[in-house]
Amino acid sequence: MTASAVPVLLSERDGAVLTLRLNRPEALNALDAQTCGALLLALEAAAADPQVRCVVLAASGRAFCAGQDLRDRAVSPEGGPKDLGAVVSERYRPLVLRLRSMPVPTLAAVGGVAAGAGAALALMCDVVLARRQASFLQAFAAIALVPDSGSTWVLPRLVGRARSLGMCLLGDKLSAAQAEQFGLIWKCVDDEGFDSEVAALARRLAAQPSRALARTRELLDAGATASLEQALDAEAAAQRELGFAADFAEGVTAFTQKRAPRFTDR
Ligand code: T3D
Repeated sequence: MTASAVPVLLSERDGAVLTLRLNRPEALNALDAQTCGALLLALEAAAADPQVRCVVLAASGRAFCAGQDLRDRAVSPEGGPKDLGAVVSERYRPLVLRLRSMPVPTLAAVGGVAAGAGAALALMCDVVLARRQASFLQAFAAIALVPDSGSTWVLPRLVGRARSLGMCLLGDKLSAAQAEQFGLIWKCVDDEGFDSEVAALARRLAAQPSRALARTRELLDAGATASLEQALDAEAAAQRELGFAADFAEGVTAFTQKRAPRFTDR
């Protein structure tokens, strides 16, 4: 297989779990136009596939993702600087919005460094597991850019203003252990147990009631800036919808029958 024939994104199915694996390890899985396009298409397909109940975002090689491919950046066809506003709007915005509105839970399996837009994509997932050797880097200031791909939205929500500013202005690598301590990620996992913990958590998420989980994500995201009255109204609307859904009936039936529920809604 020639280098150009190697797929930039691998898609692996294990039951209801779909793993999308960035696959440009020689460039630390940096994001070029082809990779972003492939990832968006794969997420769209997963969102439309009723058999998929959890999406894992993972990567090949020693890094998770080094962010925008800077070799893709150095020279534009016209020889001048690119319109980066257009790039982030057209390439990263749809990816971030798609990830954040998936009808099923998303799990980032961060095995190595996650930088720039690569960190942003990981942090947009519902649950982030990081290998102890992994790290998170707000790489933007080092190349005189602002944090993008939703970083300015997600970072203060996760870790607050002081830590967001420290990470973005100083651009130091945050270890996986620090990231867990900061509340940036769900959990830092020892290297040897990482793959099995990712697989077990993905299976567990896939068995959960997808629609209720997706509504929970929406409510938590909206609740961050809603008034209490707005949050209560939004919770009531979601509860109304879910109360009529099959998964609620199944959950209650399973509880009364003292068995594990089998959820099917999406
Ligand atoms: O431009 C726009 O469209 C706006 C959108 C921006 C979104 C963004 O993501 S901006 C941020 C872009 N990313 C960065 O600035 C990170 C740059 N990379 C690094 O800081 C470091 O490489 C890492 C901290 C990620 C890893 O460091 P280290 O020491 O483990 O590895 P390394 O030796 O620096 O890199 C290994 C190889 O990967 C190297 O290639 P080589 O010399 O072996 O052929 C390096 O050039 C390549 N690489 C690393 N990052 C990128 C990359 N190649 C292209 N693009 C990269 N981002």
